[in-house]
Amino acid sequence: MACSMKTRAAVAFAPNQPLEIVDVDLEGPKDGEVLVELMATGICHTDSYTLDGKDSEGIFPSILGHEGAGIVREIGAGVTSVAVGDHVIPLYTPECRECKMCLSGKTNLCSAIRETQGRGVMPDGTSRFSYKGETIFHYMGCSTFSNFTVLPEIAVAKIRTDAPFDTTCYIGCGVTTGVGAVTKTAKVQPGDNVVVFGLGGIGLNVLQGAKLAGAARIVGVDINPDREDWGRKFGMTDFVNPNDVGNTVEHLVNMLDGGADYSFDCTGNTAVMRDALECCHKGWGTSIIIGVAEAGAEISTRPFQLVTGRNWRGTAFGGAKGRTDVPDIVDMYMDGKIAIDPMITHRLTLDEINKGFDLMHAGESIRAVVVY
Ligand code: NAD
Ligand code: AHE
Ligand code: ZN
Repeated sequence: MACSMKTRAAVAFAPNQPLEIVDVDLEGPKDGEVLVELMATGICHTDSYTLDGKDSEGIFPSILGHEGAGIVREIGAGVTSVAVGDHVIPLYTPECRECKMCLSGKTNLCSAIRETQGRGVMPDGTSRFSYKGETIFHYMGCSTFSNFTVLPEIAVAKIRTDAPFDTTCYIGCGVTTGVGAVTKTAKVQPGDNVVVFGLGGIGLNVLQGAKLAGAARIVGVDINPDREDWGRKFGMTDFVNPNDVGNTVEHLVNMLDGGADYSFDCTGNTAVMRDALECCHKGWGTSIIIGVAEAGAEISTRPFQLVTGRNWRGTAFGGAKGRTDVPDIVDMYMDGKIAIDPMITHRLTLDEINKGFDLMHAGESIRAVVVY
């Protein structure tokens, strides 16, 4: 019988309220699960979207956070792939290597535990977290806004021990999503022209992925003029502020001799998603949706846009298979092939976590990271 402990956590008791930092009860790992001490966690826009009540799967009270890095402190019965002391990154997209999705070779969307994950519980249907006897739900299978968390073994990627936690945590979502969207989902080729809408924590990683892939023109689009300097640091060749041009789509199509080979939405705004599709080159241009839109939102375009050869696709976690690909992305960072350090603009304590959300909303941070 797994025993219980206390852990400090930022709890989302209700939507649209600041997180409350309290000591919660955490049950130890059951069969196939591991106890992880988080050392750092990034704050992604998706955490904010769920806290703002925009997520159709949002459950309260819960412990948000899905961009962490930490150390395995205890393993449950039957765990074989990780050991106590291993450094790991929690995976909101697990990799069981046994389900139809994992075996298909066509997707990274493992289906082994997705249903319970969406209900805020562990695979056995119960939560490990509680506060004053009441259930606190898990979030995206990770709950990294807690000093300790419990995760299924299939939802952790073992990484090298010399990688710093306060930067590597970003590989748990933003870096992998952005770089992977280009290299794994779109498979951008040298010489392709790319347009990236939204130059925040995800979009800047799409830019550096496009540079890595050898793209020719890499156009960044953002309504925040401060993002021009940020984009240029990560490979952007041209910047467009939609507020400075008449028609954004026409402007981009003219700029790129017919349009983009690939475009990426990193805003979550459905009007922007339409522009991202329609700025693609007739006959072959592909637009990849990364941004997460609020419950009830829908995308639209004239079917003619697709009839005339544009493609509309999406990506989760950059198409990366977590246990297989994440250790390689950590190596790329440690080998200097991708940058992370300059994007970590703020380091906070857990008690300061609400400030991290304020900085994001004010457009002042790229990534604020809580260091435990
Ligand atoms: P962020 O807040 O750091 O960045 C968003 C950027 O978009 C900002 O620079 C902002 O100025 C810009 N923007 C906002 N409205 C715009 C508009 N109308 N036109 C152009 N630019 C605009 O957010 P982030 O952490 O980079 O996340 C971006 C999106 O990606 C969010 O919707 C998030 O939920 C989603 N996301 C998806 C995945 C996935 O796996 N699909 C993973 C991580 C994040
Ligand atoms: N819960 C939302 C969907 C949110 C969503 O699409 N999440 C992305 C990751 S965002 C990371 O910052 C994802 O992985 N999606 C695939 C999946 O299986 O959730 C809703 O609309 O219900
Ligand atoms: Zn995220």
